[in-house]
Amino acid sequence: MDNQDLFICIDHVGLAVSNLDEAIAFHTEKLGWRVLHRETNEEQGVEEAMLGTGEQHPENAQIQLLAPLKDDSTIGKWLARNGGPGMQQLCYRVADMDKVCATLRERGLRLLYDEPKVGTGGARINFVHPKDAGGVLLELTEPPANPAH
Ligand code: CMX
Repeated sequence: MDNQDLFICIDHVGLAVSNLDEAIAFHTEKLGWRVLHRETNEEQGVEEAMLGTGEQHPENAQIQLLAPLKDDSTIGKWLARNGGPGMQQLCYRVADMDKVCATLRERGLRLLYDEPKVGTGGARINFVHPKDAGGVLLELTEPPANPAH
């Protein structure tokens, strides 16, 4: 990776959905994706599923379905504000979260968390505020050494 590169690849695209089982049924039965991983993240207020293909290459982006655990969670509020499901975030994979966050802060971007939190499969995650990223909520993820998915 060139010194200038901050990101490894698009890790996933996050879709806010009202009902996880219904969204999984649509994406598997109509679109042919497969469920690679499913978990509940209480801290983020979501029940989520990661979708991919039968021969998922590690650097092929996945689809993340995000359903709210409560109406007043981040995804619950997003669904209410946007009038239903849709694309909530774009997630870039990084090798060194602390270094990338420091670089982005130096460049004037607001990171939502002072320290990374725990995301999908035990990854370290942080977010760039959408107002500092062209109107797109950017998640950053550093996968664990031994990923759970
Ligand atoms: N994409 C683009 N713009 C967004 C957005 C999104 N997902 N969410 C909010 N915004 C915009 C709003 O439309 C609003 O714009 P206007 O002021 O022009 O109307 C502005 O951002 C509001 O910003 P805010 O008042 O600072 O905050 P919100 O209460 O809307 O929350 C955010 C926004 C990014 C702070 C919140 O969504 C957040 O904390 N996200 C990170 C955590 C998260 O998304 N968790 C769920 C996923 C978990 C996972 O991926 O594992």
